[in-house]
Amino acid sequence: MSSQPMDTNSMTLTRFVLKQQRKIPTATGDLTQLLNSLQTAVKAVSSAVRKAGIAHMYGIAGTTNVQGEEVKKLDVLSNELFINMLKSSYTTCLLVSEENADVIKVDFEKQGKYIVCFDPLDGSSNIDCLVSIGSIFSIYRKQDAGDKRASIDDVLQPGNKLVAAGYALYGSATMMVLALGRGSGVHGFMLDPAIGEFVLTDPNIKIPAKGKIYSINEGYASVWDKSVVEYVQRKKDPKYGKPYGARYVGSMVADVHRTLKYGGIFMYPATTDSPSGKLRLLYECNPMAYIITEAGGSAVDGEIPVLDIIPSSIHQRSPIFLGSRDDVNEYLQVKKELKL
Ligand code: P6P
Repeated sequence: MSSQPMDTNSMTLTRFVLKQQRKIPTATGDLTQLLNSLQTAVKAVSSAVRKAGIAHMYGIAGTTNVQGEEVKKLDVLSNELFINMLKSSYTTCLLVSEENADVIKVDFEKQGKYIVCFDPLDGSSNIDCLVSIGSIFSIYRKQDAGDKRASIDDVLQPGNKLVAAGYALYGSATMMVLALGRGSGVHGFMLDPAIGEFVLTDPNIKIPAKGKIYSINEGYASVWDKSVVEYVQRKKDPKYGKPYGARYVGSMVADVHRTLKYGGIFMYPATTDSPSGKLRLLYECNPMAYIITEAGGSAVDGEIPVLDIIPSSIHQRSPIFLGSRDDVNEYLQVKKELKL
């Protein structure tokens, strides 16, 4: 039986990041080291997610696996993996996790110049029904390059100060999508289980200028702002052109990845119950806005670009409208019309 010939020169994520580093004369290799530790965490989370069913590692805490060992909830396990891999990379000084109420301080002797904000397993409510889930991360540099100890001010930087951002999607395959700096493009890497490496499969991803899909949880329609009601209505009404398709997974990484690949708009707006929306600025909205913007799209909170928001707390939420530039602008136009 003929097997796929092995590519003896595949562009792995490790090679790609090294190549990027060589383009920057002042680069120290710290970001390369950080990203390599991050991809190790993602590989371990991917392995845990894939075998969750067999090892009875569903989303229920306190269950025991076939060996009778107490197993951790996947999101707890993922969080520990991210924290341990990031701390042991000797490149980080502060960490913010969706799973931890407070900023995580790295021991002084292990400190580096980067701050990482992450959601180790986003969409975990979908684990038990096998819907795609993901990990999301954003990387800042400490503002004072000297030995001044990192502070909360280094964490509460706007998204337009990000050094890099990315996500991992645990779907039909495991994929990492990364943006490694302004103007460096967005690139997708598929995990090849045969070699245990992420391989470049989607170089220079660009989001279509306009799409044909809108993505929002219409269960909240009764508590949306009127601009969202009107915009969604127009997406369905042939009077405004060919109606759009509706897609909503309920897992941000899956919904954003589809939007990046196919175009269209993903929305998680404010509601009367949640005036700041549901999604978190530092480790959901900012990294996804950075990636979509780097791919030629746009991301707003309904008023300003998400990346311009100055954070005031580490778990603050933000409404978000992101995707194809023309689709996001069309929503903003509808909002403007209704204000007149
Ligand atoms: P809703 C998953 O729980 C999550 O945090 C995001 O991944 C997803 O986009 C959103 O919440 C879904 O929220 O209210 O539509 O179920």
